[in-house]
Amino acid sequence: MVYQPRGRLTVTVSLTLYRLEGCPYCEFVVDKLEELELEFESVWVEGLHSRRDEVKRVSGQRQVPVLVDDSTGAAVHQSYNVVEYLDESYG
Ligand SMILES: N[C@@H](CCC(=O)N[C@@H](CS)C(=O)NCC(=O)O)C(=O)O
Repeated sequence: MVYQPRGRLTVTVSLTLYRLEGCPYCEFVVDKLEELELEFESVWVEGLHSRRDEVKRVSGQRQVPVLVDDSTGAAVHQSYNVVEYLDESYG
């Protein structure tokens, strides 16, 4: 998406959220993305750890939520860290 931080430069933001159905930590992050009106792509992961190889590849661990920000190269896990990252980057 195109993001305009308070009328300054136009920045292209590409956000991907790895998430699990019914995961409250993931919903916490989704609430923040919606509050900041950021578009994002969802990648739905499986409940089983052993089926989360892509999460491990991008973030080095298997818990979700994980947010990948292609515009900065960041891959952030732990919901509070993700929300803090979004606030600091786009709030
Ligand atoms: N403290 C983590 C908790 C995340 C968490 O427990 N996620 C669950 C899904 S709701 C998960 O991936 N569980 C697998 C595990 O704990 O290894 C956060 O705030 O993001």
